[in-house]
Amino acid sequence: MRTYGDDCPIAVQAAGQGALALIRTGGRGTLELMAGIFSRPRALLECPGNTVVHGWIMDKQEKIDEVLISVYRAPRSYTGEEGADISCHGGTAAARAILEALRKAGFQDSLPGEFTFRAFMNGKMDLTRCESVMELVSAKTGEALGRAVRRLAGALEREIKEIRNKLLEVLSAVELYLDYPEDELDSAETAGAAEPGDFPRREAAEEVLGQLRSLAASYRREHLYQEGALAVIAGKPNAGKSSLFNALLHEDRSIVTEIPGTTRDWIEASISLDGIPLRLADTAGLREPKEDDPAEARGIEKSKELIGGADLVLYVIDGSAGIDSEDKAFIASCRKNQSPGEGLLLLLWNKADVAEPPKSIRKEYPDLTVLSAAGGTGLEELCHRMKSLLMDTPALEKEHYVSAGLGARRQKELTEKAIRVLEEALHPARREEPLDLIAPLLREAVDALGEITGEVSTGDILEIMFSRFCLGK
Ligand SMILES: Nc1nc2c(ncn2[C@@H]2O[C@H](COP(=O)(O)OP(=O)(O)OP(=O)(O)O)[C@@H](O)[C@H]2O)c(=O)[nH]1
Ligand SMILES: [Mg+2]
Repeated sequence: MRTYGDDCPIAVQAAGQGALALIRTGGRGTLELMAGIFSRPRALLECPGNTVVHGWIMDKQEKIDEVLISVYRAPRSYTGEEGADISCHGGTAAARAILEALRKAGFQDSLPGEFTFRAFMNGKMDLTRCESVMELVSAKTGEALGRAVRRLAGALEREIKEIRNKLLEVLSAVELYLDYPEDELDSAETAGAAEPGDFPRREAAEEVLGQLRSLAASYRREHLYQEGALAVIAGKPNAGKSSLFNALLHEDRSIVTEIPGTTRDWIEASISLDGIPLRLADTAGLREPKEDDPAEARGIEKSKELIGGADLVLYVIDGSAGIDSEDKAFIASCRKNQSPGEGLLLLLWNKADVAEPPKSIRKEYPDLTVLSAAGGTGLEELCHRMKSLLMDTPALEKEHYVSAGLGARRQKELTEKAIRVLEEALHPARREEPLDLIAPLLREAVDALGEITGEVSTGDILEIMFSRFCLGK
């Protein structure tokens, strides 16, 4: 089986549904091999890079498909190698026949992410940009796309490199201090070593630690924009859950009637909450199911399951009936089990057009969101609150000096590693320790940051990372 790391000619269908399909090829000898199955071999071999050649892909004398070939010459291509993109007719038959012809000519099937892997190996992109390519391909909203594009343009790479350089300066000051006794250095070089045993440029290291902490915190927000969240609408029968579901969706998707127990099977739909992909679930009303109604019982079981896995629980109270003991019991149990950041509860007083919450209730539940699903009031406020809860704002937003944010778990884990070792190096208990115990910790933090961009070699981690990419990238 082939593995990453060679430069043999490879090919893959990169797009295909619709009028046109795209087959991407690249690697050493690509154009030479392709000329062997192309109706105008000389035109292909002699054209300059970044041009398009028209002709036919041939199987000996037989025409397979009429195509346009975009030609790239090294190093001016995505991967830095010679390459060619074949635009052929869409659907599956033409692309499949061309791929077969390419295989016969000597092309290998590309591995997932192999083009981007080669781009990295040839110094075209750092690892944060490579990862942003995948984020971009799987972005579900315009906002998620915009964030990935910023990283593709190198915003995160620059940020990490800046932080790493700052830490490298600290490390070299420490090493200098180790190599030469203090009296051999002039005062500018040792500036910052406040007391014996402390290391020079401690302040700069502390600043780096602060920057890394907010960088690590940014992952939660970026992940939210990429993966989205699940909001489950729950409550007693007839509270207006389906009405709220429809109102948030701006369409009549779920059946609404005045009969309690209307929704039995749960329904899911997706909306964009200011760019956050939000999956909304309408569920069967929570009550003791009738004994002779297994369908309702199963529906209620499913409601509970969904609530258990939700990022947000929108608990709807029927304002016309008020809060009863069952509502109170649910709210109390939800709050008791709530661990920070998980299954956050939002209390909604619905049917405010008929009944406003009494003062005593407002006092007991100061975070109540008052709305009318049928009348369409209070929904904006609800969306605002959902977003705030999910983003954990305003604390997170305020702390953020970072523009790019971390887009991948790998980046977050390495940032956390750098934080851990830096915290250890800066720990007050270590003040008395000799600097040669602290220097290796600083080196470890510098290397972890280097691994994020790929400056520090990461060996087979690269293969694991790229194998998660999609084919054709
Ligand atoms: N006045 C008023 N009536 C509402 C409002 N929201 C829902 N209703 C009514 O309340 C009744 C129940 O609404 P649904 O949305 O079906 O309630 P549900 O919680 O989904 O009920 P189940 O599916 O039975 O659990 C319907 O008659 C709705 O028209 C509201 O904001 N104001
Ligand atoms: Mg319903």
